[in-house]
Amino acid sequence: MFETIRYNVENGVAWLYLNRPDKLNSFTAQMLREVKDAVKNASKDDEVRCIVITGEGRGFCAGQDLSEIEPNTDYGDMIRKHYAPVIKQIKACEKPIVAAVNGVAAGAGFSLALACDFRLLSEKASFVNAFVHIGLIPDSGNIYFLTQLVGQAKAAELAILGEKIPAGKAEELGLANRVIQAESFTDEVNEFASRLANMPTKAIGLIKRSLKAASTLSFEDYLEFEAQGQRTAALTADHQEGINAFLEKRTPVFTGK
Ligand code: T3D
Repeated sequence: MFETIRYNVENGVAWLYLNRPDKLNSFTAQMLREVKDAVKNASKDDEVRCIVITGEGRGFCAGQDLSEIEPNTDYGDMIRKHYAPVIKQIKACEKPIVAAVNGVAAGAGFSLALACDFRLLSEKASFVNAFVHIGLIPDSGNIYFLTQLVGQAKAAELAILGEKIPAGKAEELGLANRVIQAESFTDEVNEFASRLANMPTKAIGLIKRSLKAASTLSFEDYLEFEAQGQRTAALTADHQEGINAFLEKRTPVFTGK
């Protein structure tokens, strides 16, 4: 079904592999379409309770494939038509999305990782805000996410200087949730994804909505938003299971319902 990515669902986790390793998984229009479609499928698939995006080979994603840009391309249109829809699809997804950053993530590949809920980095991974080195501005939500994650001053430095950020530095800055040794990267990503896939999926979706609302609503409006969210969460089977398990002194078995 897909040519530039590999997609499979296993034990509640949708695995999306960016699959152009010879070009460090850099984006073509087809690949952007496929990533968007895969995230959309996973969002709608009841079997899926966590999504992992990772790269085949030694890179995560090197941003736009620079050898594929047609002369006279309107970059504004390219962003509207190909990049923004992927980022919007990721941000609209109510299931947890993990970027398993196995190697370098540059340009829009860095932005893709920033759009996800979690960033697990191999010790071999790095981020490069490469745009400025080719006379462009960071796109695909990059500066929007960076200012939220590291604040204005650091975001300015990362966007303007475009220096390589090794995994350890990314963790210090709050851009990585954790850095994992290369040998155990696959196992630890598996374990993390499986943990998320066994959590109360609907509550996670409502938490994601609340995180978005917290940065846009007034405090008063947020409290009302939160009340409605909590009402919805309380009606789920997983909430009942959580209470039962607590009272019965056992580990809850959440089903995502
Ligand atoms: O409308 C629009 O298009 C605007 C949208 C823009 C979105 C963007 O993402 S703009 C930013 C585009 N990305 C870049 O500028 C990054 C370019 N790549 C690099 O700076 C470096 O490759 C890396 C820092 C990512 C990795 O460096 P390194 O030394 O580990 O690897 P390398 O040797 O440079 O690359 C390995 C191969 O991948 C190489 O091919 P070869 O020589 O082995 O045949 C290289 O050409 C290829 N490659 C890497 N990045 C890209 C790429 N090929 C096409 N496009 C790339 N972006």
